[in-house]
Order: sequence, then structure tokens, then C-alpha cells
Amino acid sequence: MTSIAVCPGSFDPITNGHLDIIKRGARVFDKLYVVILNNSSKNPLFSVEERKQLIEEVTKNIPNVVVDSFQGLLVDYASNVKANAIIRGLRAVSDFEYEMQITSMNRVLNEKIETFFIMTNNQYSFLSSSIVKEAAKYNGRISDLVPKAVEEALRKKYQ
Ligand code: COD
Repeated sequence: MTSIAVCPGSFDPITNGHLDIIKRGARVFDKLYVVILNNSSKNPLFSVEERKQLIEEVTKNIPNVVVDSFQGLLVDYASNVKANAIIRGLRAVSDFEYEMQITSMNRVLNEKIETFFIMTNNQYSFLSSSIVKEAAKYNGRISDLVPKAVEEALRKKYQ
């Protein structure tokens, strides 16, 4: 049986922390869908199409990764692509409460889909899209935090 997982997020924009989770997830599952979904509590800087292009660019060497976007519930997307696993990254204790809430809700919505957590790589434990955007906005150095293509896209946005 082929193992299929979904790695969902806002990815606004994708960072090295996200990329690390994607690479590690892609080693465990036969196929990994990286999907951009709407987080209603966030106001994105990049359009869905821009975010998709950036993820495609930085994951192009990972053959079992498919990049996609979806309007609606994550569990519905997972069912559509026949995935029975969701992968999320965990950074600090502060992530835990939110992750527990959405994981529990997703299980209420579809009990057949299991969520798996991958612990952040220590070097990225502080890293988030928001912190990178803040640094880029004021011309801070972000080259160790995001892939080159993302750095260029951020510079363009804030120039
Ligand atoms: N190290 C490790 N993991 C990281 C790092 C890092 N440095 N940075 C981010 N991550 C992880 C996050 O913990 C998360 O697991 C993933 O990467 C994506 O992060 P974000 O911030 O880009 O994405 P989120 O958390 O905004 O995504 C939330 C969703 C869009 C997935 C959620 O809102 C959703 O499912 N929306 C669709 C509607 C739905 O089904 N809602 C839930 C039930 S009502």
C-alpha cells in the first residue's frame, strides 16, 4: 500500500524550518502533498500563487513532493488525495496548544486521518514566517533562514 501524507500550512513564505519538516516527512512517506490552506487568523503577504511557486522552486529536487493549494477544510483535502496522515512541525511549547486544538478538531471531522508531529531541528526552533518577514521588512539578514528564491521574493516585496 502506498503511504500518502499531507503537510499543510500557510507557508507565507516557506522558510528553512518548513523545508526541513518537508524533507524529513518525504523520507517517511511515499508521497507528500504540501498544501497551502487558509489560516483565518492570518493576513498573508504573498498570494497563494506566489507561495505555491516558491514552494515548487525549493522542493523541485524532492521527487515524491507535490505542491498544491486548497480552499476549505484540511481533512477534506486529505480525503480527496487519499491521504490518511497529516504532518505538522512542532517548535516550542507555545505551538503545542494550537496544534492540539486543530488536531483534535481534525479528528472530530475525520477520525480516519492521523496527525504526526516532527520535532523542529534545533537550528530552526525560533524560526517562523512572521519573524522572517519582520526582519526582511527592515532589511535584516535572512540568508540563513530562507532559501535564496524566498529571500529574493521578500526583498522585492519590501523594496
Ligand atoms: N520548525 C519546525 N516546524 C515549523 C517551523 C520551524 N521553524 N516553522 C513552521 N513550522 C511548522 C508549523 O508548526 C506547522 O506545522 C507547519 O510548519 C506550517 O506552519 P505555518 O505557520 O505556515 O502554517 P499554519 O500553522 O498557519 O497552518 C494552519 C492551517 C492553514 C493548516 C490551518 O489553519 C488549516 O488547516 N486551515 C484550513 C481549514 C481547516 O481545516 N481548519 C482546521 C479545522 S477547523
